[in-house]
Amino acid sequence: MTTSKAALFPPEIEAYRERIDAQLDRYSQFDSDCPDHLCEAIRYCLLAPGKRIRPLLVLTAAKICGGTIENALPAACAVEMIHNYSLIHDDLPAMDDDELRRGRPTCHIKFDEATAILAGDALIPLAFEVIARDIKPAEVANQCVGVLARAAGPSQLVGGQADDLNLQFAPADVESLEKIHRRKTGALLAVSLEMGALSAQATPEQRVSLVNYGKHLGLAFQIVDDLLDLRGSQAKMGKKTGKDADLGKQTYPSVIGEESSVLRAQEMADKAIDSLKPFKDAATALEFLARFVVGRTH
Ligand code: GRG
Repeated sequence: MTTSKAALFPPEIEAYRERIDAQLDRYSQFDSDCPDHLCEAIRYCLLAPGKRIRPLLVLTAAKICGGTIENALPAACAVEMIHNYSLIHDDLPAMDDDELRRGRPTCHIKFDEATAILAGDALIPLAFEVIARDIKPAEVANQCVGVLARAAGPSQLVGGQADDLNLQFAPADVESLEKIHRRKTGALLAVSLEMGALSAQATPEQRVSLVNYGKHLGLAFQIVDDLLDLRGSQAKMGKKTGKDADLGKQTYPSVIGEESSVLRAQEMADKAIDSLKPFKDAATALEFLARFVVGRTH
């Protein structure tokens, strides 16, 4: 993120971003048994300038539930690792076949296809290793492992991606689109909030509010992603835009129209913010993140 954009963020969020980046750096320094080129590929992707939305959600959720950043940080890094693996694999020729990600050549272009597959593979167990080892107490680590594994698994992230690949050229309605995106995009966002709550040993009411916020935010996020693919610039997005339309892919704007998509994204962000009522004024950073997701330009 550039300095001018960073200046728009509340200072606490900027401080979280710095801690996340520093911890990701530490977590991706491997022993001599990890081949140099694999280490280089993992770090090239994991430390690339992403928005860090998911780890920011973990830390912000933990904070408003009275937890510590220290205990939430492993979960924050873990979800960013899973997210990164999914981006690396999504960019492969067998999937979305993209050459640009976060403004730089994708992993398989910079290195090679086998290295990209392995870099993505390596990030999955690493995510679970850091949670299992670094979140305290062990019971909370265990809960985080369980919810993250489910969110990244066959009925959520991977299942949503599989359905998305199959649905691509079939006629779609808004319900099928939402079913895909609730899993492909929404699951990792919702589990970020849930792990933040778990790491803070939040009350069940707090946890439910945060998961609801995450679910609505996930839909808003995807609608905006579709709109940005349609009208965003490659320079700002750091990836090729206009791909969905070129491929005749079903997206929110193609199914419900551009104007309705804008309204629906806004409606979802409002619902997300509504879910935060039990936190009263303590949730302003999450409100900010919901508005950022809808207003983002990359
Ligand atoms: C390969 C199992 C598997 C899943 C891939 C991540 C994904 C599923 C597909 C990527 C395609 C895509 C554009 C999905 C829409 C939402 C999304 C995940 C966008 C990228 O997330 P950002 O904007 O990225 O948070 P940064 O780079 O900022 O982290």
